[in-house]
Amino acid sequence: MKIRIALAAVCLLFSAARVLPAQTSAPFNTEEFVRAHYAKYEYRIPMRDGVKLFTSVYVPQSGTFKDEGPYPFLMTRTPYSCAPYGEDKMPTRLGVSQELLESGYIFVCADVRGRSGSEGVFQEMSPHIDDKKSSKDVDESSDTYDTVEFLLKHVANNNGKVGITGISYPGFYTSASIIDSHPAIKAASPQAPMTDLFFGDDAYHGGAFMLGANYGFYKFFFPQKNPIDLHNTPARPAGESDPDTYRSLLAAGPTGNLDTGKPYLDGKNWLFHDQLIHTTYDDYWKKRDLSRHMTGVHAAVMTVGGWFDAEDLSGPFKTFHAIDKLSPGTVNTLVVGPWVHGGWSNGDGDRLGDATFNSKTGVFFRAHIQYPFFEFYLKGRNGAPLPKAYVFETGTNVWKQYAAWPPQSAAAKTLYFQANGGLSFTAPTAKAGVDEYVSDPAHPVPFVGYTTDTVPQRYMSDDQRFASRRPDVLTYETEPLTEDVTFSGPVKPKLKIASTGTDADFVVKLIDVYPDDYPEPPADAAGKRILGPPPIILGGYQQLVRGEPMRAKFRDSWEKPAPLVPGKMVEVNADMPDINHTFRTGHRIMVQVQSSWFPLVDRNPQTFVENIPLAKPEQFVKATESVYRNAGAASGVEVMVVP
Ligand code: PG9
Repeated sequence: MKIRIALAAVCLLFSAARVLPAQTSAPFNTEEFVRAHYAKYEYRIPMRDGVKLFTSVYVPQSGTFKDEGPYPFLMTRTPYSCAPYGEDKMPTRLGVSQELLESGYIFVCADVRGRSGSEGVFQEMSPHIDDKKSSKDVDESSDTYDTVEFLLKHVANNNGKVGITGISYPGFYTSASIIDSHPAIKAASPQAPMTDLFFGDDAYHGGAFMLGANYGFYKFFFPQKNPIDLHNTPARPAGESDPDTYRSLLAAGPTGNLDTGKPYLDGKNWLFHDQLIHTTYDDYWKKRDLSRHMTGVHAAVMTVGGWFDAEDLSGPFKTFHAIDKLSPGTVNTLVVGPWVHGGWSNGDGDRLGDATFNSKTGVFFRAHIQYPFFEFYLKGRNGAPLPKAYVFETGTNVWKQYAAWPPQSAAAKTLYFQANGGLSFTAPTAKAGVDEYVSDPAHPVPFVGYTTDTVPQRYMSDDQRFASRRPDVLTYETEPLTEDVTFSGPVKPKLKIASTGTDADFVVKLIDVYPDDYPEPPADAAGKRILGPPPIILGGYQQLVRGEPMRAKFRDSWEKPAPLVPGKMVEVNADMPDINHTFRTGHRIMVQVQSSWFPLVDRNPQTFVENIPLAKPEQFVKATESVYRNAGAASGVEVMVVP
């Protein structure tokens, strides 16, 4: 390793003398451009406990950029590999955007502990150690500190400043890295950061397991014997491919079969096992909740999220609020756009499925929010301080800037369920009023209205007409609105329910119903509809704005679930992630209530079982669910209304 460093230093020192690469006219973010403008070096960096972490470093080639540096570092730490490996192998895409690639940064990719080229043992969302007592007490914060120390000393022509960013798991590593951050880390952008897997990020929502996304993910994210042979990386295990996951995951029966069953993970993936088997908010999850550790953050932070992020929708808000609370002195900004998971990092961002946003929101973010942020804090130019909250408002399709999030002007109001499927801000006055449906785990309500082999990210704004026609879905809607109504902030279902079962799920969906005469989208030049598939009619479209499950067994405690008493009415309240949506004049506000959402969410057997993955097939029983909507027992959804 010493030789490697010496050689690298020599290379770097003499790079200026190197014959300048031919100026290429290759478009950015291509291997040709990267090769012509960057030199690559690979290191195995020793951490304080002796474990060596693999790190790739891409240094701007002298003479190929507007300025000759010195350059800041822009780092990503990932469990998903820093391929391609080999100093002669260049990626086809480098850095987080074309603007930053063109500006010139020292891009760094680090394999985190226990993954790919790095030594050590991988832990899911490695728990942060607040009070480190020896060099053996290591976590992502200490690994980043040691990596930064090494890079500052061994990579020539750096300006002593470090930025760190990443999406999803790399977003978690970004947040984890800035706790008690190294003083050289001046800018951080945790993007869709996994923050608390049990509360609204990838694993559990409302106490229900996010089956489709997790099984689809862990089919390909396996424990590794590392460091792996970087030049013969193991083929991704061939998960069974099935064109219809509704059918295949229903046929699999209780979810424990996916964990231990032969045609499935066959007991070989303890990462999936840990997610599945910790079904209450136990120490496994608590010690991985990063939001409680966000102290000592000195970097300027821009946390990014997407209103339609199907994986880590809650993480950005938890991280943003935690930094405000635990590291109040640092710059802390929230940016949320109409994006799916990571959707801001490429593509136009002008639509999702059939929902359109009338502008290229992704292009705008990369050029006018993300680029100035890093240029300002790492190069001292271009940017101006960002607002506290820079959020896209769907419905009106405009960017909004606020001095706080949620906006201080937002006030809580409840949309109450009424007789005959009505919905209004007026509390019900009738003495009686209840709606019922039969929930059958053998025929769960699908989460999309079409056959799919995955969890299509577009489900979060998909048409819900397929569901409102089902007898096991309750639908409540307002009259057509006479003026725009904007909700900004969390959405909180508050239900009075009873069940003939001893457990139940209540999935609540907030929906924007387009007027029947809503104009159809223009066809493209070839006369093809620009929306869909499936081809849909926008008149009467029921666009999902926010939906979440709530598992009744957790109604009083996330640590100690309790059965329902058949027929006894109880409150089931939930906390759905924030929205920033305007229901336009002429639209209707709709709320749907159902007791399954498959295979997005695992099925509730509707019999109280301590560990639902281990439920027996015979414990999956039909149940009649009752939702009360009367003066003594009103149900509805609390929203934050912006005047
Ligand atoms: N957030 C994604 C994920 C991580 C862990 C489990 C399941 C999903 C991701 O990193 O893309």
